[in-house]
Amino acid sequence: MNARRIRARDVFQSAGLYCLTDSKLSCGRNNLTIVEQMLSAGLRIVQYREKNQSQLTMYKECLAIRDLTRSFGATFIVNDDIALAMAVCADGVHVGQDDLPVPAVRLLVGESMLIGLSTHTPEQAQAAVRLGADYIGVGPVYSTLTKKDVGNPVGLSYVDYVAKNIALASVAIGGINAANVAEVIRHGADCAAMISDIVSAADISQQIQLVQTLIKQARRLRG
Ligand code: TZP
Ligand code: MG
Repeated sequence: MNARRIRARDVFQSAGLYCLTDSKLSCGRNNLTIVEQMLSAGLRIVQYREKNQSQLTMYKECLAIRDLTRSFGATFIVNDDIALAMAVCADGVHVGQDDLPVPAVRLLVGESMLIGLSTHTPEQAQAAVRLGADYIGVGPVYSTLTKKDVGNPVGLSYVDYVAKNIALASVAIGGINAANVAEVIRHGADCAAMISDIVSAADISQQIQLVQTLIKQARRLRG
């Protein structure tokens, strides 16, 4: 395994929880307020995921989030937008199956940026290894209202498959909340990604701390 993949595995395994922004679900609070509360509560990885905003707005938000994540020593990943990830010196960029292929992304971003790839099937997970992804999204595990164009839930059997067969860091995503995060971790996901359960929470700090406790307990049970 190359050094970047080892770094990705360390980052995702030690974090356990990965939170994504979504201003539409944030109950009127802006992304910066949300991210600051997440980081203050101990979150170690943040993804900027924002739809339908101008490039300038996204750039300004990402610059501020870059400063915040750096001051907390946290990892910052930008969804979809490779130019934006590069312009703000993000630690990583996350792409989907219909975006630029991973080797093309690698040519653009250089050698040190982490590349995450969303996967939904064993074939896509195997391809992610061949193509050079540093970590994979695994999902949607459960049904979700947050992403409209997402396919049917892949269920825990795909989480199991990835844990047993794919050496890359795995991030389970889709419909994960405080009630089901433990089973996702018990099924072998390195990390759980969450949007609505965190950004829509009345008390973001309390919700993060609750979920982090549940993840730690589930890991202890998994052994
Ligand atoms: N990719 C697969 S499902 C999903 C994304 C971005 C949305 C996850 O949001 P939530 O609110 O945690 O279900
Ligand atoms: Mg995408």
